[in-house]
Amino acid sequence: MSSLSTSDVDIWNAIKKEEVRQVDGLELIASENYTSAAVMEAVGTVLTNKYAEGYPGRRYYGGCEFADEIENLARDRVCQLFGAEHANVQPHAGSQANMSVYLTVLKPGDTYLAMDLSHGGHLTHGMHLNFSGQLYNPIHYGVRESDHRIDFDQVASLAREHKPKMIVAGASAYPREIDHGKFAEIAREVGATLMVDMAHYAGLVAAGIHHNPVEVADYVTSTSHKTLRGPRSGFVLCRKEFATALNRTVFPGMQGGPLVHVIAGKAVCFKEALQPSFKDYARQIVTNAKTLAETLVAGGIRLASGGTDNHLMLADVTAIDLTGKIAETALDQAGITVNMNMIPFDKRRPLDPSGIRIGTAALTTRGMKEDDMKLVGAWILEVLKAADDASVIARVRAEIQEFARQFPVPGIG
Ligand code: DSN
Repeated sequence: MSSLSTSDVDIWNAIKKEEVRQVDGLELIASENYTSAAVMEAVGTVLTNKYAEGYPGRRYYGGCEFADEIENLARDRVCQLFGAEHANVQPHAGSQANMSVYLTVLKPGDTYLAMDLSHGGHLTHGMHLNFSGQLYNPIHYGVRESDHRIDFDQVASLAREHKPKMIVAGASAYPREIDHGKFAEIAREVGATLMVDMAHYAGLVAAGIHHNPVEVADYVTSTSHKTLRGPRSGFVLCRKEFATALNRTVFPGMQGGPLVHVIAGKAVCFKEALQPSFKDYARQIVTNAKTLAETLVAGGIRLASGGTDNHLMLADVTAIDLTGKIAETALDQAGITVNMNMIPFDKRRPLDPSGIRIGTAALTTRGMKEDDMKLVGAWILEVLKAADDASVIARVRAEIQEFARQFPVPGIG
């Protein structure tokens, strides 16, 4: 019997219910995944007890020799994985990774260019309530209305007009491969720093399926828990020339003690992503996304840009007389977890937008393949077309539970 089950039964019970939810349902949130048992084991260790402010070999606390060993392994492995000269693995999450680059490169009031949140950008790409929108002057580019692809003519003309100090590439809800080279060309032309936020598609980059932004960007930020399948956290890659400035920003500029237990989890994740089998996994994520996208389109759903090149798709559910919020709720009731999402040129509001975002990284980790995606797509269509029919939702939920239980979730017995 675990000690938590007796010392804190409330928390224990909630965790057990979450385990059942994760096993019985279909997890299609594009930013989520199931990390390995080994990663969870590393995160749940005595390393959580340790303060290690500073960097390996230069800490402000005693007893850091094993923290040093772990952080060095994490840094070396992630540099090897992405071919980077320098890595900072201390940012607690993706927002902190992005913040550390902004604080390194920009001064308050400086102008930068980033993707509009409603076209697929992230909160930290200049949303007005976020630090990135409050401290600086973000100018937003978006996608073309005709094909929902990044409008590089607009990126170039905004760059020439506003002379930004930094250009941010990368997105949280963009279903196509991002041409980092084009961003680099524009950044070079106007003398801007290029930062690529690859959080969503880092696993696809690690597997060599999407272009590696490290080749052309000054800074690359990422989370470790999406397609990369590690613990919930962040990291930054850059060239050696920026290493000292970046490190100083992360600590002491922005954070105190690093989360050594999570850095250990990241090190385990990076090792896993270096294995040949990770390439097969990442390839299957994309194959699954394409199959699911085709199934949805064949069933009458309109997808932003018509499909996907990566792990996610954006479905416009207004075409079938729903809103994103109603679709999210109905799917949730059926055991299918997605999130409502703005679609490009959305006429609705963020709290009840026109779309839902759907991703395949987590189901691929459970071992699902193309035929399974066809079934998942059929269930999504069935629920969306009967979103107010409780009996359809209850039946689909039961079918999904029986189906999902055949696919193990790592770390859950
Ligand atoms: N909130 C994450 C997402 O869902 O895309 C990005 O950090």
